[in-house]
Amino acid sequence: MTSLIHLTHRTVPALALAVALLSPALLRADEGPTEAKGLVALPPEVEALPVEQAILTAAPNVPPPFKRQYSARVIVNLEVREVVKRLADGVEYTFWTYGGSVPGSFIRIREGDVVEFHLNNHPSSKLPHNIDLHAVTGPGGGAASSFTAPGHSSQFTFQALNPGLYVYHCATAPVPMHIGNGMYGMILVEPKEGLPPVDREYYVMQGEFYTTGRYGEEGLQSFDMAKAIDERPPYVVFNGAVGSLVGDRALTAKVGERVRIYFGVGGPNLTSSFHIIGEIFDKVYPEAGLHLPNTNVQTTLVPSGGATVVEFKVEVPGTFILVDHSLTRAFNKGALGMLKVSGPENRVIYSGKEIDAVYLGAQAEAGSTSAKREAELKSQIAAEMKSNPAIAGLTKEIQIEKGKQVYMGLCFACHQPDGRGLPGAFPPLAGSDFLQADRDRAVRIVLKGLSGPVVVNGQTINSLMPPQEAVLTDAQIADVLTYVNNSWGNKGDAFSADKVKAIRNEIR
Ligand code: HEC
Ligand SMILES: [Cu+2]
Repeated sequence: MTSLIHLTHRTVPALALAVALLSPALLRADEGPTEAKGLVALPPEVEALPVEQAILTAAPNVPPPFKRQYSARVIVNLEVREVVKRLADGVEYTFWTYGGSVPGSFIRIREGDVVEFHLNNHPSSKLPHNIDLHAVTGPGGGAASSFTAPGHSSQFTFQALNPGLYVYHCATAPVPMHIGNGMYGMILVEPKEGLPPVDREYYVMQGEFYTTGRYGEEGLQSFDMAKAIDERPPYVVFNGAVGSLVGDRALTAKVGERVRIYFGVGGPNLTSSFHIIGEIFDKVYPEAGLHLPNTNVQTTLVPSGGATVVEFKVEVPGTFILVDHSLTRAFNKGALGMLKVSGPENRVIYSGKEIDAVYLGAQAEAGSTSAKREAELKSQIAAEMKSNPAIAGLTKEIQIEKGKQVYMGLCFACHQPDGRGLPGAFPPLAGSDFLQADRDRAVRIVLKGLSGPVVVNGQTINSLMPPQEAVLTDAQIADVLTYVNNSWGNKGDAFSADKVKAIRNEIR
């Protein structure tokens, strides 16, 4: 039996402080903090249950299935931490987390278990937090009982009555802001009879981030409440960051294995159309009720604050792409991951060829050579700056690498990855006399688009290029033109973001 007395001593002043800190207006969206009632007197048969410490895992990992056939008293220790981490390359964000990362630690318990839950708010936190577990039967799902000031710890007990996969999240006002900063995770209440055995289990959660800067704008970003209210997030991502399941961070499996994904949506607002390109879900447990799976599903709808469990056997090798099939979220906001399957081909089921680079663009490259080279060059600059002020060459090289990422995410679709365009449809950028002739005009074309006849290297094209002013920042335009002007045999100076800004203002 564990001794819990010290925790109650800490909880009472925590709640008193919290009550004093918060005005009633702030508490309307959730259950307000309640006075600590003291330890619950558990009946002897519960007191007698074996005690177990829950194993918590960070995504995409899942704690192992249970071997035991009996109920236990499970102790969960979850720590809240506010941490600065990568949201995308060059973009940082102050995430509020359960367990240090987004989504929060995966908790696995068994139907019938009595859970002694400890929520510990790290002393470095700036705000109080709590937890609402959808697996809890009781007011606020535990929110009122777990309200915890920085440097304090709360405790409450619940019994897991209903098997299923459940979202948990912070319910401290303003609730959408706490969830929007990453305060969500999942708890699996495994049915007494267990789940069918599989070879691999993964944990993936979708959530959107409402940054003040637009997608890709570098630096430390903060939460934009106006965008959240309008439900216009610059980022929609899996597992807390763009590219968290891409390249060498991809999920993996071997041909012939059965894979189960516990997929949830933290939101705070958007519903997901979860799909894996090139796979069919053999089974989907709709809305994560763990009975009566649906079979042979292509795309499954997962509500905000909800979850699903999908299972499938991988039959052929290759890279399978996890997306929210609301596809601008996948291709423009980050909701894209990968499952890499290795093993022998089965050319009857599928004849061959790997991921299609033109289809995926920069996403196929994420975490790849170009991003790594950019990081290398940046650290080279930092070292160089100490001893040598002549760093212009390196800055240009960085622009080229960044510009390549913009190009491979956008321009490649028309002008082609090799810059040669398509005869009669898209003019070449490689060796283009038209491009070389006027640098400012190139900036205007990217900003405002282009239509009507143009003669490039003696060939007339009469088509239309869409404007990119709403899509790209000044820096991204400078970078992409620097890349274009220094690739495929083109030679030229770097473009500066300031110059692009000036032209943008001129032609506004
Ligand atoms: C949807 C297709 C499409 C996309 C995306 C696109 N372009 Fe174009 N681009 C065109 C077409 C078509 C033309 C020729 C327009 C005309 O006929 O008037 C063109 C013309 C140009 C030209 C001038 C002609 C030349 O060959 O020198 C430049 C420079 C250019 N694009 C750069 C870019 C850059 C940089 C990007 C990415 C930021 C980009 N384009 C994205 C279709 C596209
Ligand atoms: Cu919180």
